[in-house]
Amino acid sequence: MAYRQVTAGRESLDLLHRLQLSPQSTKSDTVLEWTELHIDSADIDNLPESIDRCRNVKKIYASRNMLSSLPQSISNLPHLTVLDLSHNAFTTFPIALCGLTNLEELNLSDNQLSDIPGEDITSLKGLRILFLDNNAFATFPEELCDLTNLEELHLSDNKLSDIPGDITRLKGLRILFLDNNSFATFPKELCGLTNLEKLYLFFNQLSDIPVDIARMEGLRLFWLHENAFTIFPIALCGLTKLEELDMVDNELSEIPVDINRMEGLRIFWVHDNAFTTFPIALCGLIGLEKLDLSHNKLSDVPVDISKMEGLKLFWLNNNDYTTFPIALCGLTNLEKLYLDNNKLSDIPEDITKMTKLQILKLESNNITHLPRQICNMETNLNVTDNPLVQPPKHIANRGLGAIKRYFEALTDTNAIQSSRIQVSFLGETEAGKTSISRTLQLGQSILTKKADRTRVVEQGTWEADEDIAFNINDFGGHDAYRIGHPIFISTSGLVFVTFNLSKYDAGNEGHFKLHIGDWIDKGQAQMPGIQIALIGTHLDEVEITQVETKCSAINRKLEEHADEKKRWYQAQKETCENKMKEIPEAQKSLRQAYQSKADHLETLHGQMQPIYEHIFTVSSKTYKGVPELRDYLVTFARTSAEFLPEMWVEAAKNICTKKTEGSENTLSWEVIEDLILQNAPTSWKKMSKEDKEQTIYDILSFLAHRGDIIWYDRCPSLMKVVFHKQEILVNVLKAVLTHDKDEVSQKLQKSMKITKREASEIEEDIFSRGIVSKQAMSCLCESFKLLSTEVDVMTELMQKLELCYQVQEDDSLPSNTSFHFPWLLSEERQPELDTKWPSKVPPDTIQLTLQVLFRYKCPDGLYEKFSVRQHKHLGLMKTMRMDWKDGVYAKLEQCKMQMTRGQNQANSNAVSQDPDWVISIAVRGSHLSDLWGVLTQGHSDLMDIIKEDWPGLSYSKYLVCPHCVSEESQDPTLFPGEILDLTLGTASKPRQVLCVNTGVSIPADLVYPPSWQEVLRNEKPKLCENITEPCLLDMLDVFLQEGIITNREAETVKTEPSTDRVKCPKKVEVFLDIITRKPVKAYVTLCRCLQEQEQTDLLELIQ
Ligand SMILES: Nc1nc2c(ncn2[C@@H]2O[C@H](COP(=O)(O)OP(=O)(O)OP(=O)(O)O)[C@@H](O)[C@H]2O)c(=O)[nH]1
Ligand SMILES: [Mg+2]
Repeated sequence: MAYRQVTAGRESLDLLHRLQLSPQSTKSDTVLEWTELHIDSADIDNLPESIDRCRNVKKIYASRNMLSSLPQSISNLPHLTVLDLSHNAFTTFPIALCGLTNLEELNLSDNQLSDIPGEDITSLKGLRILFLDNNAFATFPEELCDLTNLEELHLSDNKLSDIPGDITRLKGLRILFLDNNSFATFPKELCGLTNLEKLYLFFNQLSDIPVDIARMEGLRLFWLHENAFTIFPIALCGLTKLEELDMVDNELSEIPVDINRMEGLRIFWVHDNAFTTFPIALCGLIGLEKLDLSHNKLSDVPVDISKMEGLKLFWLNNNDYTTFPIALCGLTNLEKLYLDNNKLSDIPEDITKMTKLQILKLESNNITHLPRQICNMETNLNVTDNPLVQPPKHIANRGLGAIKRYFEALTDTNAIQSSRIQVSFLGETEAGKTSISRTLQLGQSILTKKADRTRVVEQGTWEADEDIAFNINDFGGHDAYRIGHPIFISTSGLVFVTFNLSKYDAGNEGHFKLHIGDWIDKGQAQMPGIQIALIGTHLDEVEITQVETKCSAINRKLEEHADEKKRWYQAQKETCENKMKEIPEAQKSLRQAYQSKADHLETLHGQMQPIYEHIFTVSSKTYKGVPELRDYLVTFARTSAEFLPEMWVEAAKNICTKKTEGSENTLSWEVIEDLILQNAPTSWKKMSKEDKEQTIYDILSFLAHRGDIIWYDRCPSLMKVVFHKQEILVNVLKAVLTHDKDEVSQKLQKSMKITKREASEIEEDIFSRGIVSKQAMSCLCESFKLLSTEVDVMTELMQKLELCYQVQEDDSLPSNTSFHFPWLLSEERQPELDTKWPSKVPPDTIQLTLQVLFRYKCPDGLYEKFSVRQHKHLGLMKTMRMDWKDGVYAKLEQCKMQMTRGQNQANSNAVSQDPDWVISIAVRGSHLSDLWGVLTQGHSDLMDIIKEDWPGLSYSKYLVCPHCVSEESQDPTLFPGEILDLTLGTASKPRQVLCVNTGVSIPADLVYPPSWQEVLRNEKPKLCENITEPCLLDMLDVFLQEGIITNREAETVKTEPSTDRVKCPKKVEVFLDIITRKPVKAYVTLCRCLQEQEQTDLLELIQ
């Protein structure tokens, strides 16, 4: 008879308790049916005595409770084979277990055991797998040596430093985990374990291996990362059958020739060591398939490398290569090559010899040209972050397909060296931006009128000669328009910070910051690599002698400004370093978090482009200084000229003529196709529909890149529309985003579409709730005569730009859609919220808080965009949401959230006088896993937005100690927010962390999000429901290939039943159970698989 599985959950406890009270109850039949009990996280400190009534139970999962002993009756469960008691409160080994002679798998990890009782344990004859990770063993419990049937023993995260000789009695032991212990020398007793297959000894302090290791003939996998090796232990060469060796994060700089004795070696991880020259001895490993030498200081590859015929995957990223090591081209069987993050400047034609190459990673190098031969390759190529001119960057970033089309187009038509640069004028209102930008364009002096203020942005072009032109963006200086900057500024252009030189007062402390400093910060935050230069206007109104004085004063200030920034970074870094010193050695993950914070600060500081050294001084009245400015622009453009197919340039011109000639507000796909194919070579007309479409995308992306049009290629609904007249878009933004009540009111009152009463309702909606209905939108834009389809496209675009999100005001009226614009809100926090979210955390409630601090200014629009993005999650969960000017309150199913923006009261910034700004996300509730879910989601949204729109922004982030929050401490302990960036579970999570400011130890779960294992366990139901059988089978293959699971484990998964042809929840469940017992690599691989299968929803769920 087939094995029938009946699972009982937490509710089983009630029934068992009732049985305990009335033993004769007929309910006892039900319990007999159960084969599995799942009572994890059930808040219990003991198991009911009546548990032995579940006679047929085979597996009990009772992790994450507060158990410290077991009822004696448990020994009467004859069929029990699996028992999970991890994450409980056992301080002594539960003797009651010893009667379970059929028990095969016992999990006691994450308890506080320090020894194992003698004799009794011998009765656990069937035990094959034992987990004792993260307990308090200081010596190896010798009693374990009696468990002679043991196959797998987990003792990670203890304090072991030696092993008894008796261990050799464990003849069947195949897998042994001893990582994260205190071994300073290799325990030679292990050498007697001749059948051991996998040995994990990473995170110890080993520096040598004894020769005796060669006796371990069964050993296939050996992990030694993060130890203290400075010399490759020659003894390892005796492991001739070893297949995988991990020596990552040691201090190796050489490899002995003897390594060629390791004929079985297939995988060798040696990244993050101290190699400065390529270890030639490795070339003797002809059977090696995967070699990871990334994160060293290599700059060469020996010719002998071609001997490594078996090599398939090769990591050389993050080294010091300056030229492409030609010898690599001899590796004709190579499938994946990682050379990113080096300083490569060239790619040889011979690269095509690597015919099997599937993945070639070359991002973040110094490559300017790609060889045309690259078109003959069929590989997944990544060349982003290189200073490419041929093909131009923006083409290359689109992948090998686009690169091929570019080179083909160059064969079909001439190559034209052309340069069209986007120039953006930023600065305070009335600085003289419009005047100088018009003067530049016309080549003669022009002054605006006093009342001629720019709203949002004015765009123009200046064609210096046939091949050099500039797209000019002149931004309105007023606060309200700053939200437009990310929409219009292209990162490859030039930014001029413009100020009125005659009004500039070197003696006034605030002047520099207001007119120059803040604008530089803004530019560098949004476009860290962009070239910024200064222009002082009104030269005609300044005495000649004053010009020099003022400019040198500004130059001094510029230096101070850069210095101050540097000091800010340094102060932050020092704080990190000091904190690191304070942290006990054992809390590796906390140190790691501080380390990544320090690294991040370093990167941010390093990527800042210096300000152009010369300050341009000009007069738009007399034209003085303008010729010099023009010369600079032309030279700048010449040096960044690109090689483009003539045909593209022609097509681009056709589209640009529509800016002045056509009457359309936007261009539809048919029109674009016509314009582009007008003067195309005949060969293009014969292209397939898809090829034609791709070519059009290439041209549009190139136009969008240089600021000629606005086009969103990553949004399917907008892809087929081109905003060629940007002023239309600007006008709509102006009309909708204005804070000017009178203006809005006038427009509404004038509208023919609505009554006076409706007009005042709409006005109320806009200014008190930030809500703009579709109807309101069309009233506000009435004067632009947009078609209704165009209004739709515009609203689509505003959503895409995350200026607003859609809300259904009234379910019964689907036509009445509205949009919420946080940017428009002007009211303070609603007093009624004081009861929903009182300032003191209510009893029995936990508050998790993340604070992100910005140097004395919160970037314009950052908070608003974040608020919009939150809707993606909150909207789905049908939550109650209340917004005000600087915050959002939301009631979710399991918890409450409050997100705010404000100045930081407790400003500890000693460098600058101005208080820092802070965006904070706080979540309250009683279930930690829910709270972490919401908080980490908010964190990753905010970080994504910063990465997308403000990649150079300086910020620091903290997790506020929940204990201090509940105690209302004035000076709460702050933990580094980078804890949230650690790969879930790579770092060992301590049980407790010290709240430094109050001196209390608090549970680590309050400061660390759940580990990946916990996440997988929590999300198991959804994963089981959504991972399909074909996907699962693919994954099994990958996990097998990478050696993470064994054949037997894969078979166990496959033998589970499937529901139908697609669904197989049982299989997935067993698979997840298996991988949660594996090292973190299992999690990384799972994420990668889900990504490759494009299961983004599931990926989000577990990240
Ligand atoms: N004498 C003199 N006046 C100038 C010069 N440049 C600008 N102005 C005047 O200064 C005022 C402001 O100039 P705009 O060019 O409109 O300033 P803006 O920076 O575009 O201002 P916003 O659009 O509000 O951001 C106008 O009255 C101009 O006539 C200059 O070089 N010399
Ligand atoms: Mg202006």
